[in-house]
This record gives sequence, C-alpha cells and structure tokens, in this order.
Amino acid sequence: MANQNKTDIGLIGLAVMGENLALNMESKGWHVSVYNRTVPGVEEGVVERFINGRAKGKNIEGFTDIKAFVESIALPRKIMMMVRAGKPVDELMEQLFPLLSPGDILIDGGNSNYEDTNRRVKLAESKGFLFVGSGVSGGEEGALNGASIMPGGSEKAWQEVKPILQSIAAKALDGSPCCEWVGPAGSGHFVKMIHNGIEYGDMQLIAEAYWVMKNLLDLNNEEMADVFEYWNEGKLRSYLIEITSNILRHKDKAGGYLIDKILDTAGQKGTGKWSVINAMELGMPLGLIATAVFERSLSAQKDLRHLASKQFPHSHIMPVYNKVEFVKEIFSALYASKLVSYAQGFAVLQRASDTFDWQLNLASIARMWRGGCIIRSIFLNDIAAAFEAANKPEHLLLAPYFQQEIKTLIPGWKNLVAEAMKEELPVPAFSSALNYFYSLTSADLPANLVQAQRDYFGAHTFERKDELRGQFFHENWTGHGGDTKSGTYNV
Ligand code: NBP
Repeated sequence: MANQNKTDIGLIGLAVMGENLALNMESKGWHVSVYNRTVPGVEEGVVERFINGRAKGKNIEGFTDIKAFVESIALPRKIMMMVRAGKPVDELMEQLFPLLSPGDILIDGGNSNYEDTNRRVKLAESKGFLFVGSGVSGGEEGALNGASIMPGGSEKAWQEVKPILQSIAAKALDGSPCCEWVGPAGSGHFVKMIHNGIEYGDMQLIAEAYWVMKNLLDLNNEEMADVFEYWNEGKLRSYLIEITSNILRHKDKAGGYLIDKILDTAGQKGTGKWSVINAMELGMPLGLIATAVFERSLSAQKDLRHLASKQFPHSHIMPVYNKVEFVKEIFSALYASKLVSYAQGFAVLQRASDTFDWQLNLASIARMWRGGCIIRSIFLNDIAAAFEAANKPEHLLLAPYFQQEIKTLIPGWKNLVAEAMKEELPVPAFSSALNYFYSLTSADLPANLVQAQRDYFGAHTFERKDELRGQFFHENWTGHGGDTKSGTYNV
C-alpha cells in the first residue's frame, strides 16, 4: 500500500467483531494495526493471543500500548473502534484525542445510540478530527466475510474511509457493495437501529407463521421446514427464512429436534426498543416492531403465562383445513405484514431525515441492506426500485408495485388473522399489521371522539370539519366549564 512503514488502518477492540473485521480488512490487502485494552489479570494477552493465533503470518500488527498503536498508522489516521457501546466509546475517545493529529478519523462501528453519535461527531470536529458513526450488521460471519455497513457523520471522512469500508462490505447480487454514505451526524447509527428494529419484526412474523402451521395445520418440523424452503425460492427469499428452515430440521446430539427443546422466552439487547422509542419521539407509528418487542417481553413472563393458561384454557374448534390453501394464506399474511413493517420503518427514516435535515436516500439504504446483514432479502430490490421511481411514493404501500401486491394478499391475510382469532391462537404481528393497514386506508377514523374527550376534560381544543384547518376550537361541554383553552402542542 501507499506507505510501506505505516499501516492503513487501526482497529481497537479484539472481541468477536473486531477480530473478524481486522482479518477481513487484511484479506482485502490492507495493512492493519490492532489494539485491545488490557485489563490486568482478566484480559491479559488478548492482543498476543490474536497475533499468535488467527492473525499469525498476516499483515496485522498488534499493540498493547495505545500510543505506539496510534503512531503506527499512516496519516490521516483511520481508527475503527469495535468496543462495547456506551461509556467505553467515550473513554476511548478521551484516551485517543491527545494522541491524534488534525484530520484523523475515528470510526465507531459498534451499536451506539445515534444521539451519542450526534454528540461525538460535534466533539471530535471541535477538536479538529473527523468522526464516523457506522452501523455494522452481519454478526461474526458478516464481519469476517462481508457485512452491511452504514456510515454517517463527518462527510469529509467518506472519501478517505470509503475504499476500506467498501472493500470489507458484503456485495449484493449485482456486485455493488452494501456500504454507502448515509448522511450527517448520527444518521448511520439511526439507520442501523431501524435495521435492527425491522429484524425484530421479521423474526416475530416468521415465528407466527411457524406457530400457525404447527398449531392449526399440525405440520411437523420437516413439513414446516419444507414450506420455508419453498418460500425461500420466491418473493420471501431472505436470510431469515433460509435459517428458519435449517433450524426446524436441526437435531441435537440426542437425536431430537432442538427447536422443540428450546424454552419459549426470548431475550433482547435493546435496539428494537430504541427504534420504537425514537419512532414515538418522532410521532410515527411503528406498531409492528413495537408488537415484536412487547411479544419478547411477554414471552419472558413464562411463569405468569403458565398460570394464566390454566385459568383461561384456549378453546379450539379445530376445523379441517385444506393444508395447501391454508399455507397460501399464511404466506399472504407473512408477506403483507412484512410489507407493512418495512413501510413503517422507512416512513420513520423519512421523518427522521426531514426532522434532522439528514437528506437520507431511502433507495440507497434499501440497497445497502440487500447483502451481509440479517434482514437481507431480494424484496429489498423492489423497495429500492419503488423509492427510485420518478414519482417517489408518499408511502411505500402506495408505490404502484406494492399496491398490486397488497391487493392480491388481502383476502388470505385477513382470513388467516380471523381464523387464528377464532381458534384463540395469538398472531399479534399479523393482526397489528392488518389493523395498521385498515387504519391507514380509512379516510375517517374515530379520532374525532378522542379530540372531543380531550377537549371535554382538558380544554385541549379541536379542529372542525366545517372550518379551515389550523383553527382550534374549545367547547364549554358542561355549561359550567370556563372558556380558557389549554396550549396546543404535541408531545
Ligand atoms: P463487546 O460488545 O462484547 O465488547 C467487547 C470489547 O469492548 C472488548 O474488546 C473490550 O475490551 C472492549 N472494551 C470494553 Br467492554 N470497555 C472498554 C473500554 N473502556 N476501553 C476500551 N475497550 C473497551 O464486543 P463485540 O460483540 O465484538 O461487539 C463490538 C461492538 O459491535 C458492540 O458495540 C456491539 O454492539 C457491536 N456489534 C456486535 C455484533 C455481534 O454480533 N456481536 C454485531 C453487530 C454489532 P477488553 O477485552 O479489554 O474487555
């Protein structure tokens, strides 16, 4: 590379992501410096273990001294931090600042909160450095062989980091790297957060499809795996559908299906929750992801569910279904609900872009998610195409292609939800999506009554159908209330 003595990039944090990213970079021809904090007696030897192990014989230099590490990197330095999100990133930045030169670039590849990234971009720039907050998706495998990388922050850094980040990114089927500049400030981490939220939604939807097949059709694991395998050849083709089929077929050492032995309590690390909190802050519906997050929380209340199930045993009519036709309805519910989830997620991205003036390119984001990441799927091609159309749709579901798709899916989708409700089988994400769809497509909703109630008890005012928009009225509903209005504001 350009400078024979100095390295091209430094990487801090040799846990699972950092190690694999360093190896990925090296395999693309980059000369890499690595550093890991050494906690005496606990983490001693992390760097040595890597250098003498997986990095042996490779163009990777290991450092246990942070100053020597920084000095080993060519100017302007590019230093990628792959450490635990939160305080560790701030601590590391404080350690690095005195060692850096003007124009050096810090890249945070961890799952940082985008508001932290907003703050860090400003802080680094105020000191003459550049800061890139980049979501990285794809886990261990993606880190090693190609991840989906979503960088945002100091735009001046992009030309410098682009060759390295694009070289280690996954490639979509058309060969384009799943890494493009997202936008300013914390936009890269915001996009990664919504990616993770969508991942929660996809997983819940697939779980519901599995649950309906198992409980209403009595399909066995192999039969369900066959259905997912078949779906993976069509419009639902995606990483998560593919692994679901593999999971259903998997037998443990004792010879039984492992899926039947796994306790039904789901964990979470918080990015789904963050997506929902931020959507609420922006005043945007993100009901499908919220449902997925809450279903994980409810699943974790195993003892309570056990107790409640004894008191309210579900009654099943158990009609005999035409299995082939019913599987088609499950497909409709899954595909339509997935469309709703992505439409909601992209609408949140658009609102964030407008609110924070990020100028997000939604088509480019959809393309970045086509490879490397957990939600990769061919369906993202259609989303990119919809956002690239000359007449950009107001909402993804209003794009001509998706309008047609939804129209063909509605009969099966609503029938499936109705059947599941009659059989007392929970399908919260399928039905949340259907309710959102019906609300979205209702010119009139009962919010007039909500406004009347708000005005009745709190003088919160309302607009009228028979007056111009933007005028707010208060009614003296009881005859003994005053005329004083509450201020109009949104929270
Ligand atoms: P972890 O999230 O488990 O973080 C461990 C690393 O952080 C170690 O290298 C540790 O150093 C370092 N670290 C900590 Br903890 N505190 C530090 C401090 N104060 N100063 C310097 N270093 C510190 O590792 P990971 O699973 O590889 O994930 C790295 C980042 O990537 C996280 O933000 C994670 O959310 C994100 N991410 C992870 C995945 C995944 O699949 N695991 C996928 C996508 C993104 P030590 O060895 O000295 O303790």
